[in-house]
Amino acid sequence: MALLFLSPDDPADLWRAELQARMPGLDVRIWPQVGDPAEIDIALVWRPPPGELARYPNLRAILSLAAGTDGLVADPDLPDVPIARMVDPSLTRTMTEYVLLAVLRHHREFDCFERAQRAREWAYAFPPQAADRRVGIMGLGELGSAAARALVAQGFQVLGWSRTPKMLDGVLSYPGRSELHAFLHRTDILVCLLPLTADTVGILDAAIFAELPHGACVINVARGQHLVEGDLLQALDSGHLGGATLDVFREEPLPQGSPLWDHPKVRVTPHVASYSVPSTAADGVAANIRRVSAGEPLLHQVDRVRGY
Ligand code: NDP
Ligand code: OXD
Repeated sequence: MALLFLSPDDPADLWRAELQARMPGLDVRIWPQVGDPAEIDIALVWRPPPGELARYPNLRAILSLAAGTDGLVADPDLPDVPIARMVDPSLTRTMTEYVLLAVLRHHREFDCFERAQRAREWAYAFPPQAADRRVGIMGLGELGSAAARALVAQGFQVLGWSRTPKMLDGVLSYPGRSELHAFLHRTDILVCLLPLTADTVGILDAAIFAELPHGACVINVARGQHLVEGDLLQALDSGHLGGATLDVFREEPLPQGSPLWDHPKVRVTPHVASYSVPSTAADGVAANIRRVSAGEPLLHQVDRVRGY
């Protein structure tokens, strides 16, 4: 079995070592040293150049190094083979940490205290208790549901919006577009953990912000294309929104000239909300390689029609 590894960001040698520790005979070829493209059976990838995967005539499966496969399915030349997205405990844990940190930061009104510090003001104030703060998560999948559980454990009121109904302890489920209005009206801190699809592109726009209560905060850790940046800036500048934490952007790296960099109500991180490490993620990848070899369906297979 020959596997193509292609990622501008992930540690190729570490991945090879972890995979070969689980599958000693696996032939791992690190792009661009691929050899004969006809020998490649499986591709393990993050952000391959568009059209690249069409060069491998005998490809049997594409395994994504990322949870979001929007970039892959957008490639018009992508071979028609099964795609699996990344599901991994380290990816889930780091996303949960990030969401918890960002929610707590907004909840405890750190922006105000940091502004006061810069002005040398002793601005004594009590933020509300967690039980009086409503956190709404858009997307209750692998990552959204783990973040929801952690927020419930912190004592927040937690709501979740998803395509289908969910039964999660302590989480109020709002399924489908018809429930979006009610969900937004009851959300003080909005977290976006949706996949990027034709249905969700541009979803964080002026209409959505207008439905949130005055002073609400927005955390986008999904994809930059979910957010209409101009609408966010307008809602922040008008005073309707209280703040935003953004980890993902339409253009990455975020351009130097972007007003988001130094907006006083915006916190920016460089697409680092979560990350998987080969020492744990290789288990799931190896399981899928064995499945390809046995002719079995992949774990966490992407539904290309649904888009995630
Ligand atoms: P999942 O596929 O497990 O979950 C997706 C969730 O979104 C599901 O609950 C699904 O509902 C819901 N959903 C999808 N479409 C709609 C819709 N039209 N309306 C309402 N709900 C919808 O994905 P993950 O949790 O694994 O990942 C989510 C996203 O997080 C990724 O796609 C990626 O973009 C982003 N991400 C960002 C990272 C970062 O570092 N910033 C790192 C990792 C991921 P249902 O369950 O009913 O189908
Ligand atoms: C992912 C990401 O989707 O890192 O996994 O953005």
